Amino acid sequence: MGHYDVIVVGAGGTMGSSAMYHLARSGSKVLGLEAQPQAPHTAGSHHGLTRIIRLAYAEHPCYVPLLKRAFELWRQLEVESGQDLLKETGCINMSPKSLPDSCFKGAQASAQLHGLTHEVLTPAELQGRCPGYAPPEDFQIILEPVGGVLCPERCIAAHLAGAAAAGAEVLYGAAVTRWGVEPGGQVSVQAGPDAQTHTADRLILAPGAWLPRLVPELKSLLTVERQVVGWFDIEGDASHFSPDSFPVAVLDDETGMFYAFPADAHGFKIGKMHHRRQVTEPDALDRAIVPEDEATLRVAVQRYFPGAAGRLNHAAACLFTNTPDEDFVIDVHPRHPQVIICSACSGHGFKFGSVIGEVLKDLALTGGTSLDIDFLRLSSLRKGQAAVLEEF
Ligand code: PYC
Repeated sequence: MGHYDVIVVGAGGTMGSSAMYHLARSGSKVLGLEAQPQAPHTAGSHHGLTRIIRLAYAEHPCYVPLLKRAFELWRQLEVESGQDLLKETGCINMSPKSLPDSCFKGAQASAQLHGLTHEVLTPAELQGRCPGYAPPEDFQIILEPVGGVLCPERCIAAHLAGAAAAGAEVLYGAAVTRWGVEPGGQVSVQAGPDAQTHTADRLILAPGAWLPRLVPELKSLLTVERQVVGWFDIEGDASHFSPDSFPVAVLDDETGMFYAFPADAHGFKIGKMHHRRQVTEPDALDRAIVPEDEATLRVAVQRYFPGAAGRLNHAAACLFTNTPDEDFVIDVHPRHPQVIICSACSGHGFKFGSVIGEVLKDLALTGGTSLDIDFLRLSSLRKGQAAVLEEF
């Protein structure tokens, strides 16, 4: 078994698998611990065939440099793994003119600040180019060409395969029951049904929705929510929803924010941020799909993508771990510099997986990173939750 340079908890998830990959390739001796029996899996936040990637980030321009690096690293992973991981479709952000702080305004601000290629389209122009879209007349629309779709299961498998090829080990079915820092400074982690103890110089905690359990000081900052995505049958011309003619969509209106994808094997996929605002324990996620789940999504399909408003063909429940400002938490543990915390990707984190793994590797091995993640640190003013630091 031996002693490791770094242990990664949540090794089969988005951030953990990427951290494993970057650490192993840097020559570190790495052990991954994964609670689920295999990876990728459907217990957390990453399943569902598709995730959006985009650059003109509506949420905040601070994310753009991280996204530029994320694009590079996903492309590198494609080359190394020989897998198709990222399909560029372009990305639409659209919102009613009257909506304050809309995704249109946020995406436009990021595009202008960072000099990103984009076009502002009228509703008629968008519908002319992309007939799957039916934007109302009062909508403002921005199209950026580089947005697209990631295949999350393949991305995670590629990270884990790359990590394994570089010597990393992963234990599956190894839920963590205890972790701590020993008087000499090494970390010890107890995991699995036989409560084996593993030791390392550094520890990365990236357990997704299980973070509040492993770092209870963060409980007041984090909310785990049930999320549902639905796939609808296309009733109109299927070519209108193919990846070549349907850019991924981020849109908001008076009811909230939706995101939608070109058709995949199950049909036209759409989700709503916060869905029905159902707080859940991660192990008690209700996976049964009820009519209210479908209705929450169907209203947006009918309004904005009527050609895809057929039968609900498939749906899936997953977990979002949210902070109040919906930014992630990535930081060194306030009391233990050898422990790195990463989670709370607030539903929009998958696309960052490639770069966050690299950041976690740098934080674990050197204590710092050349990328600006200050806005994601626990101590950041943007979090507006400085009181949480008093919990440590
Ligand atoms: O791409 O930002 C996104 C997103 C939000 C929720 C799911 N994907």
